[in-house]
Amino acid sequence: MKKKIILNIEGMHCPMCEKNLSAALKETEGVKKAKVSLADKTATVVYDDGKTGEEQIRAAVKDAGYQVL
Ligand SMILES: [Cu+2]
Repeated sequence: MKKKIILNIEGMHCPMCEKNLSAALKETEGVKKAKVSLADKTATVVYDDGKTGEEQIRAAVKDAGYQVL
């Protein structure tokens, strides 16, 4: 099933961070959509919960070098 989460992200400082994280999330298996906002410090992710979960998405954020609050 399709699910949507909004994560609060710490560690983004410029538009490149926004792009990097957005790209990293989109490459994550099971992620359908990812919208990252530097201004709001959030990542809105739509994913297929049959393929991935919140834990994997949080891990993808960490692997990209940012923190999830
Ligand atoms: Cu940056």
